[in-house]
Amino acid sequence: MRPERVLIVGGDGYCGWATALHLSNAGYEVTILDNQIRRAWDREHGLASLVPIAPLRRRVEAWKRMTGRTIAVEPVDVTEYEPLCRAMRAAEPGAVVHFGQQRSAPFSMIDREHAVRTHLNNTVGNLNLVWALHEYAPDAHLVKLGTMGEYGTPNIDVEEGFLTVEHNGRSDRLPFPKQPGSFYHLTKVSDSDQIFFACRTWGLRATDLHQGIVYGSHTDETAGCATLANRFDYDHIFGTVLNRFCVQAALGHPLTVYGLGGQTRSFIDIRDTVRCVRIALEHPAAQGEYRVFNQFTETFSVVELAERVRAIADGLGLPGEIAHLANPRKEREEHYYNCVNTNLRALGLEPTLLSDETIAASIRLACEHRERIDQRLIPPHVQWQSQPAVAAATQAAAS
Ligand code: NAD
Ligand code: USQ
Repeated sequence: MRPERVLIVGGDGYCGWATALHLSNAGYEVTILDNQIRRAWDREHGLASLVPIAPLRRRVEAWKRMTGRTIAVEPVDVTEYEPLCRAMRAAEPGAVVHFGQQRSAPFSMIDREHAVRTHLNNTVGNLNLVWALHEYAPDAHLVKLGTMGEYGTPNIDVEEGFLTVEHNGRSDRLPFPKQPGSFYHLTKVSDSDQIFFACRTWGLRATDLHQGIVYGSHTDETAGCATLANRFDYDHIFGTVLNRFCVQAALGHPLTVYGLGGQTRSFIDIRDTVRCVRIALEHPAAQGEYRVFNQFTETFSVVELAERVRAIADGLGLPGEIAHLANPRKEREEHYYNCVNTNLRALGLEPTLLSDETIAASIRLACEHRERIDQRLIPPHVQWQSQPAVAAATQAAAS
């Protein structure tokens, strides 16, 4: 079964734009719902994508010119219920893919206000979406972007969403315990609970994609046209670790490993992100089913990645070094990490493993846009354990 009409919430973002093009190319009727708040957050914090990104209208016009395919755009903020419902009623989607959230852990840890903004945007948006589906598209399949970070780094294998627990002679299949590492990650845990509840209570159908850290830039559809180019974040707030290391290597800046660097995380190439979403759409959850797919292809420790990037940069004539910075986050720096990711493979995902060429391509991309790199955005500025205002004020008064 394959839904023809798909709403993509957050379709102007990194994963969403690549997915919108991929699905449109595959013949889906795509409507993007995005209030472009991410572009506003970038301006507010003085950030900019390494690769210049065209305004959303120009992006979809270029796509139409190149392929003849239309991607509709609705400037909807999913935290506002009425506009969301209007869009839902107008589109009558067979599926909704939800990328439209504040997705940076450091952003959510800047201060109380950013934590609250993240919470309101993500939690209210998700709740509205679940209600809009219930009221206006109860048969539509919700494909929600969650995160591997919901699980944290437990000292046992991480299963796909559920764990069979034996307790006092009884057994049950229960949601896997969650230990998120930031206020952002906490919102994803809450989303998962909301969606699971809606499936049990109303019979909603949903796939929660617990995605690992995404890397890379081009997908088949974005390559070769500057107006279709995707964003590539390298800053200390939205930049993810591998993309950041590649930009740092291009600059000759020491690679910023936080702490020991034994933190191990799950990773996925942006080209596989779009394929995974399509696989989920083409094999929908049953009515009333809530399922979790761990959406990653490989795991690496941070220092392992830094060493790899350094070696490849060296081969490109960009010698550099690795710096171990005091960790701005509160996280385990050495730990057990073994996660299951069989569901998507069983449905046909052929993983694109991290190749030297992919790393080299990102380094070359950074060299190409070197004049756009703002060195002030490389060091981490957000501390997980910042001093509460009262304590800081007391300390300042005492000194
Ligand atoms: P992004 O910031 O590039 O894109 C998010 C998009 O959502 C932006 O265009 C933004 O304007 C839009 N948006 C945010 N709030 C909205 C709202 N209230 N209403 C409408 N639109 C809204 O983020 P991304 O990297 O593309 O991530 C997409 C999703 O995938 C997020 O939910 C994120 O948690 C998840 N994810 C991302 C990664 C990663 O490494 N990038 C990894 C795992 C999971
Ligand atoms: N790190 C460094 N140096 C850096 C940047 C990061 O050592 O310069 C370390 C961090 O301390 C952390 C790891 O790299 O241990 C990953 O950090 P990250 O910023 O690349 O990723 P994270 O904050 O986990 O968030 C990103 C996305 C988020 C998504 C998540 C998937 O921004 O939307 O949910 O990856 S996961 O990590 O599986 O939770």
